[in-house]
Amino acid sequence: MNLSKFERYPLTFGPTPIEYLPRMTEGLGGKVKIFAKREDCNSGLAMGGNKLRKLEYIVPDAIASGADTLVSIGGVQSNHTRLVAATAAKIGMKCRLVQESWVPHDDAVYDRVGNILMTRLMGADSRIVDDGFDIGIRSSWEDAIQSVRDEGGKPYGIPAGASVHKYGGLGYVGFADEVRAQEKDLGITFDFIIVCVVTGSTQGGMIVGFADDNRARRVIGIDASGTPRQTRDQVRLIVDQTANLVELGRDVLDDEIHINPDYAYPAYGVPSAETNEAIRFAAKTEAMITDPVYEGKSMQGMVDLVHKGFFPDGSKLLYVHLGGAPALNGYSYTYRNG
Ligand code: 5PA
Repeated sequence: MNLSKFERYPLTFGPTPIEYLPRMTEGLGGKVKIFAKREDCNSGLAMGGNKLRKLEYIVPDAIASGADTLVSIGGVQSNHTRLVAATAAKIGMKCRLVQESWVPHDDAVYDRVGNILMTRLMGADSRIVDDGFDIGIRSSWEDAIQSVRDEGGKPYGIPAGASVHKYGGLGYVGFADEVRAQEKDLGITFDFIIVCVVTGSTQGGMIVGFADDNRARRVIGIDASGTPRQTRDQVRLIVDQTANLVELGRDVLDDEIHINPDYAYPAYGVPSAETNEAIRFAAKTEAMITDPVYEGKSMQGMVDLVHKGFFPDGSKLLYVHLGGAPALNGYSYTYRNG
C-alpha cells in the first residue's frame, strides 16, 4: 500500500488522541472496554471534524487546478460544508455552497445557528434550496459549479461529504496507519472500530486502510443515512477506487464491508428516543458531546450492540468520534431540559 505518493495539505493538528472512557465502560457493564478516537478535536479550523482529514488530500488538487472557488453541497446543518468553508478561508479561496433541506426539522433557529452560522461567518456564499436528502451527485451542485463559471470564476467541485471525489477516501486510509502506530505505543490492539457512515468515504477509507492488516471486517459502520443500500453501494465504489489508488494489491471482498442499518430510524437527521438516550449517556458519563444526526446514532448503535452481546467479552472497542456537535444548536427545543 502506498499513501505517501499523494500530496497532503495540512489542515489538522496531527494524530488525534485516543482516550479510554472508564465511566462509559462501567456504565455499559464493564465486559468490553471502550476507547474513543477524537476526530472531533482534530483541528483549529472551525471546530474540526472528519471532513478535514479528507480535504487534506483534495486541497493540493484544487490549488493545482488554478481554481478560485470551492463549490460543495450538504444539508442546512452540514458539517461538511462548514469545513469546506473553513478550508476555503484558510487557503484564500472563495466558497459557494448549496445547502439542501435534507432534514424534516423546524426548530425556529435551525437555519441560523451552529454549522450554518459559522459557515456564513467564514465568508462562504451559502444558498439554501428546497431539495430533500440524497447522498448522490445533485443537479443543484452542478448548477452551482456552472454559476461560478458564468460569473467568470474558476470553480473546484467537491461532492457531498467529499466522498465520491477521486481522492475522498485517502484521508481515512491514513487514519488506519495512525491507529496502528498508536496501538503500538499503547501496547493494545482494538478488536472493533465503530464509525458512523452516510456518504461513505470515512468508512470506505478505513476499510482500505485496515484491509492492509486484514482487519476491515472489524470496522463496524453504523448507518445514519436511512438509505443504507445507496450508502453501501457508495462505500463499495469508494473502496474499489481508493484501493486501486493506494495499490492495496488485492480486491476487498463484500463481506469486509460491514454496515449496520438498524439505528438510522426514524429518518436522516431525526433522532429517535434511543438516539437521545445515547447522546445523554455519553454526555453524562464522559462529557463527550455527540449530535442527533451522526454521532448520536453511532453511539446508540454501539450501546445497543454492547447490550446485545455482539462484542465478545474482553473486547476493546474504538469508537471513532467524527465531530458534528455544532448541529446540536439546531435542536435546542429537543434538548431544552437536557
Ligand atoms: C458525517 C458526514 P461520511 O459521510 O464520510 O460517511 O461520514 C458520516 C458523518 N459524522 C459522520 C459526522 C459528524 C459527519 O458530519 N456529514 C455530511 C455533512 O454534510 O456534514 C456529509 C454528510
